[in-house]
Amino acid sequence: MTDLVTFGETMLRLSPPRGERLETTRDLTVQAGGAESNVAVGAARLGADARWLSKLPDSPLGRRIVTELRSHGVRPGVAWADADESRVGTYYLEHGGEPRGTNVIYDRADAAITTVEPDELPTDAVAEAEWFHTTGITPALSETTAETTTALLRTAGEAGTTRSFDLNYRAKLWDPETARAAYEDLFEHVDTLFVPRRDAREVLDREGSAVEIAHGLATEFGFDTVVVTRGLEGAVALHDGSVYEQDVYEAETFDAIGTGDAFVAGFVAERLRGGDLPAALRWGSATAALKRTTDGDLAVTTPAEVRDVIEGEGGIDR
Ligand code: KDG
Repeated sequence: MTDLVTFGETMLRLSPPRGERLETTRDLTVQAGGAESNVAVGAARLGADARWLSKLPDSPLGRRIVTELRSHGVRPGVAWADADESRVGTYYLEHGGEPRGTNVIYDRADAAITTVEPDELPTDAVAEAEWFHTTGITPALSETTAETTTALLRTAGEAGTTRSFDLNYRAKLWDPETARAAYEDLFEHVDTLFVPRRDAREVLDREGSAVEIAHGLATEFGFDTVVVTRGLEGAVALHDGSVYEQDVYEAETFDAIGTGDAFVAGFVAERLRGGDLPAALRWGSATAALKRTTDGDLAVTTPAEVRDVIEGEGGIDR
């Protein structure tokens, strides 16, 4: 039985060296990046048997993504599209620094995944997995991906696979009202919801503290677990009426992109190992801290490093 299956778009992330502008740089680093494959990689590196489902052109660019994800132990389940009729999505990332923010430019319209149908994917993998994860980015890509997302969540639900969903609102893909309606349609198929507090307020129209938000969402939609993330203020989880709080572990932030996915990866990997909710929150938070110290979307880490963060053992190892 596969431990974890994720579903979503993976793009090529193109970023100039730090301190250089997209407008003038001659160099772009190419890395794979996509919320759902970030989770699969993070969890695989922490010991989970992880698969990631998607659609890509059968081209050097599509294969580039698969090769990178495989190198971290993820087993891709890819629907290959005709290279002449489809494309890989890309995103450009220019690192900011005070007073300039980090800027993401998407070039992903009509990427191969926008036409993905369930029967092109190894849906058995979802039914046979212990855990299925996707995010609010996927239904934003096209009507077809929205329908396929629902279909895969249904397949998981019918098979008794635990389903998690990270809201991951992306303002460059859609507006809050459209997103909210789509999310609310999906919520009945979700067991564990991850939601940044800011998105809960601005997109789901929730008021109050993270705990109040979690209670409200759990009551209205019947989630088994709600995890509200609060950036540097840590996370709050609600399960069965009990609330668990987790601080962030301090980290020098080199690259914040992918931090939320790393949190989910650590959380899910620990849950799959049988860890309780407080342990999963610690693993999520520690994996997120480690992610922030490295370049790229991926949480390239190990269980030993995560344990060291949790036990407060950083510093120079020599
Ligand atoms: O969470 C990181 C993602 O934002 C990044 O990988 C790009 O998937 C991406 C997206 O759609 O924003």
